[in-house]
Amino acid sequence: MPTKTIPSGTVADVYLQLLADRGIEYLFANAGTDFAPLIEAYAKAQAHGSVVPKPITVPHENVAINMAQGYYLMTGRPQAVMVHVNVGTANAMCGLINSWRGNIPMLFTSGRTPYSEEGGLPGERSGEIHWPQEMRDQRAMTREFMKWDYELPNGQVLESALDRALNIAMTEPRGPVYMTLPRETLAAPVENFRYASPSRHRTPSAPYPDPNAIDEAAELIANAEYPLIITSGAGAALSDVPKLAALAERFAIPVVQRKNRYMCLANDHPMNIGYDPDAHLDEADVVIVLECDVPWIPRKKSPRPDAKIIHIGADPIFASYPLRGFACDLAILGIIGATLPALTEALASHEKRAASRIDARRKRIALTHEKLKQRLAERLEKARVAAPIHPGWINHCINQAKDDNTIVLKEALTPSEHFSFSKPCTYYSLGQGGALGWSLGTALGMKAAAPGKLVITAVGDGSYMFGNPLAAHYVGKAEKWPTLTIVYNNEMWNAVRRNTRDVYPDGYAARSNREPLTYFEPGTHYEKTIEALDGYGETVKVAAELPAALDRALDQVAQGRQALLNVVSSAG
Ligand SMILES: Cc1ncc(C[n+]2csc(CCOP(=O)(O)OP(=O)(O)O)c2C)c(N)n1
Ligand SMILES: [Mg+2]
Repeated sequence: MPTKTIPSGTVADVYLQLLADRGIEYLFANAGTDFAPLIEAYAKAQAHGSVVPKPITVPHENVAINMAQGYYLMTGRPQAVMVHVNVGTANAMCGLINSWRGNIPMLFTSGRTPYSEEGGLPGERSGEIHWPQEMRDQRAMTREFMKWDYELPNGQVLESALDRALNIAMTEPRGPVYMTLPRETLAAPVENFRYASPSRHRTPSAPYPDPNAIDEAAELIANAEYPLIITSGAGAALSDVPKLAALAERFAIPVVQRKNRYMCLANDHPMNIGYDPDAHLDEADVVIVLECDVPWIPRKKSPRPDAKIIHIGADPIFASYPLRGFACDLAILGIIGATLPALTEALASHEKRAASRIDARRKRIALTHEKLKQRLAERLEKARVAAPIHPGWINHCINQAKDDNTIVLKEALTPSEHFSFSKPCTYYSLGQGGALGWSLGTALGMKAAAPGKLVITAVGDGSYMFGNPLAAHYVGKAEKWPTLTIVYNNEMWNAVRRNTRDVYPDGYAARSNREPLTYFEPGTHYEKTIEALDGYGETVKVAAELPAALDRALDQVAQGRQALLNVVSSAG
């Protein structure tokens, strides 16, 4: 077994070197008194030229979590985050809730206030804050959002603990893990620290589908008149998209992206029929729920009672959701990268028998696809001249300005119509746990991983403020990771207003036409936030002026300067 030995140092020294050995490239950190041994270890590593993860100073914890998320989504490699004891952990919770629901693996760590009051242990309590910051169970705060949690008791178990943390994070379904690092543990001396390199703890292989379940699904789909795929999570992996495209194309199965988190299927794919499954649920006799937690809203529209429902995914019943009662005639557990090709192969044996149905469906869906395009074109003509600026027009202008490789992060809570994507991993609409404020940090993590790519964040004014903009733009400047942010400034939390109208369509709030607690006073100059960090900012109020403003902003980004457009717009 190949090993490496670190002759002497502290647990913090060997921890950092071990992280690097295990492929962790970044430590996104927000420091406190618990960090002293790590800060010392970093300075020592710099002095000695040891290989350690790059430390990034991130002035808000949620931004750090989201940076780790963005980096993982670009590379498939989990990164480390470290925050300050209980308080830093509390600030990171929003981001963690999304990572948990979004199956984003990361090594989330925090200090644990020193546990010893006296006795001379290195790292023992040295300040007033070390008493009030201690909790009875710091890890309990996060336990609902973590796949695993552990407090590192000493350096002896460091290798197993770290490998276990990373193995569990990366085992499907993936997710974050939490380790607390007491100051005494980090400061403890070690001698001749020997560890296996490469690791002897391989991550378990991903779940592959049961061939019997695949045959059963193929039979149902082959016999269907109108099978329908509803997905939100296909496309997390680059190779999922061509697999879905091939299956849909060959057997003429229409695909609806419902609140899609990723680019699941190219917009111009002949089987792409938009974002609204409800319009097809009266017809669909087989519904394939592909990596989708909420395929429909029962209060609004459900599939036909006689429709067969198939759920497919790495965790097709979303076991951690307390209540989820969508009908399920067949559930196939397996990563879709394996399930989609298996299903394509199984369906091939039914192809001849189903040929006339497939042909008829292909013609029908071609019409549906065309109608959708026409409707969009009509809507665009209206949006083009709307005042204030229509959010669909902002989408369109971004769409015109970007190229096929541009990454768009959408945290604007308006429909994504008029955007169009042709390549996998170019669109993200995350926040799977419902926590707003994810996009600014995620954009930075993506830019760190793919510096050559243009990253555009399309974000609502409310979500922009949730994203800790000053902290995010600080990192953008400090690390020279320029991105373009477009604020859809409708001067309100429209989603909250819309939801109130949904529950009380004729209520006092709806009739007031200015629902309490949902409006912002007009006149916030979001462009000035980025100016505080030497970025380029502009306000845009006229639809026709947006394309040129985008050009100017993109030109600045191309020159290495982060930019923001504050687009004063309507609710749409
Ligand atoms: C951290 C967090 N706080 C509050 C909410 C509740 N919430 C859901 S949508 C929304 C409004 C978002 O506003 P904005 O980004 O401006 O988009 P708009 O609805 O105006 O299109 C709010 C406050 C949330 N999801 N997450
Ligand atoms: Mg808004």
